[in-house]
Amino acid sequence: MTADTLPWWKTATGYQIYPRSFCDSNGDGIGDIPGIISKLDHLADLGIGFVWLSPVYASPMRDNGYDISDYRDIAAEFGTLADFDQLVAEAGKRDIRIVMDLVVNHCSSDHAWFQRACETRDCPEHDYFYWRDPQPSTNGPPDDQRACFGGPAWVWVESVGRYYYAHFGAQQPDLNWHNPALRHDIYDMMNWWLDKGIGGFRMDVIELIGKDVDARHYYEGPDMHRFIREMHQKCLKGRDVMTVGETWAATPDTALGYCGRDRAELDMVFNFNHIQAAWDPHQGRFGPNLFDLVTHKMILNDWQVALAEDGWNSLYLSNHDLPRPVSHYADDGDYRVRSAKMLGLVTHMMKGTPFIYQGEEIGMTNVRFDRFEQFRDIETLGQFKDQIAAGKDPQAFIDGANANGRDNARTPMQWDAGHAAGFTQGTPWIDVNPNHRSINLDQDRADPDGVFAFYRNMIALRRNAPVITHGDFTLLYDEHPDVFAYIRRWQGQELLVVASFAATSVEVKVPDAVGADGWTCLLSNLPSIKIGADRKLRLAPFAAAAWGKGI
Ligand code: TEU
Ligand code: CA
Repeated sequence: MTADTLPWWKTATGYQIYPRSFCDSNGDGIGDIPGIISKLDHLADLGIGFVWLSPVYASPMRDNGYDISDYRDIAAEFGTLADFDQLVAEAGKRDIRIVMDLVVNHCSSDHAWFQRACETRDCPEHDYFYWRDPQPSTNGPPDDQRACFGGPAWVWVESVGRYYYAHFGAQQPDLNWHNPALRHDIYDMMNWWLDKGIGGFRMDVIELIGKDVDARHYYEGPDMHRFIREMHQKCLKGRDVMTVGETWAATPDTALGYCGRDRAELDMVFNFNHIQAAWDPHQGRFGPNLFDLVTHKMILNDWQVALAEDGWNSLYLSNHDLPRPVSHYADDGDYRVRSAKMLGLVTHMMKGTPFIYQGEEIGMTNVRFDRFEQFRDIETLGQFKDQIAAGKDPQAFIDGANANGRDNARTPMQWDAGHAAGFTQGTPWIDVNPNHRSINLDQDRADPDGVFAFYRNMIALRRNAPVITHGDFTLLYDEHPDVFAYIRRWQGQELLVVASFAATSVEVKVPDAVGADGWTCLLSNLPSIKIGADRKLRLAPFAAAAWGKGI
């Protein structure tokens, strides 16, 4: 396949915007769509091809927009439908597509469907949700399933004398995908947005839509593929758009079921195996960080292998639910800038479509909240209650939330060293990281060796070196505890990427076939990384480089 016949999303780099925390245009302390429009030149300059926009729909914002009260309107604090249309148009002028977040596993309890469903059992909307009668033996809920954000997953509604199912939070009731009328309404809504010329959808927890609540089979449930296929048929087929599913349960064994060429379902899924491998199986994200590079490499390699010929990978280290990569995987102190470049390079040079999360392009770090009142995230607040009630030490929980909680990604984008990091003229809805005085876009961009300049070069390299898009993938040094390295090959082009995750110097021997005649260093985070005549490569802390041949 040549570059011309490839879909645009296989050659583009994506950029995720969390609207609430990106840029506030009117001083109310909340980021908004006009704010995003004002920063489109920054994104164009970086070289990105599409934006994944976290939800901007009408919402009471209990989960910052992942709780939608009207799928066909924009949240008042984010702007208007006219602002949205302007965003699509202005982005289009810069060759940037807008990919919307599709949150249809659940809606908000403020949605008119749910309001009506709670009034009476005898209305069509009642059947838009999963209702169960009290258990005859106990007169209580059907089972003891807990919600992700704390509390029970089955919630009682007195007016109809039934429980409804809410996987995430009580105010995020799950939509009953088994009802054809609900599916019809969702597809209509999707087509309405697609007709506006958006670039596609990132699909929130799409793996949950085929669940069997009675069997307690939630992830990758019995009807999931049937529904995704129907959605493809009714909305996506024949349109030049990109879809990526959020799938926490997908593995290299199930991934092709979503994105295989003949499946007619999705283009890509987000793999979370490498994310969850660093979580304690019992304590989850608020437990200790168990990051281990050998496991990390093995998982990513398995995904590269599984989707080598068919399907397509997404590549990322951060999003709005995850900690900042420099803090989590490398060093956010003295080696912050070098670490940020190393992590970017080793992630983006694999086969797939890379996603950057806002702030990653300047190496933003985790924040430290000392007071519990500083946390905003519904998961952190809900799990605190649940876990403290279950006997967890509050300080241990707060340490866990600082290390791996979702608010790390949600502190405002750091544009400059001024008031509130240039994010707002007013008081931000969540505290700005105090390190914005030294870590901000203004300062980083002024430095030719800054993270931004590196990311821009890295994105440009993708455009000029087809081996990055097409090449096969061979992992090197599988068992090395500190070095992540691989070779990519395509039609005579070769690419070698070597990255050190160690805070001390390490040495590896490069294979004979690479690094000698005809090879040049394409990009590195240190000027002095050289392959010696003895084939030895001495890597300073967090060093990383890409060498190419025939590029
Ligand atoms: O995330 C799903 C999800 O499972 C994570 O939020 C959560 O961190 C996980 O339960 C592990 O602790 C998606 C969105 O990305 C997230 O922001 C939403 O809050 C969630 O769905 C509900 O819509
Ligand atoms: Ca605002």
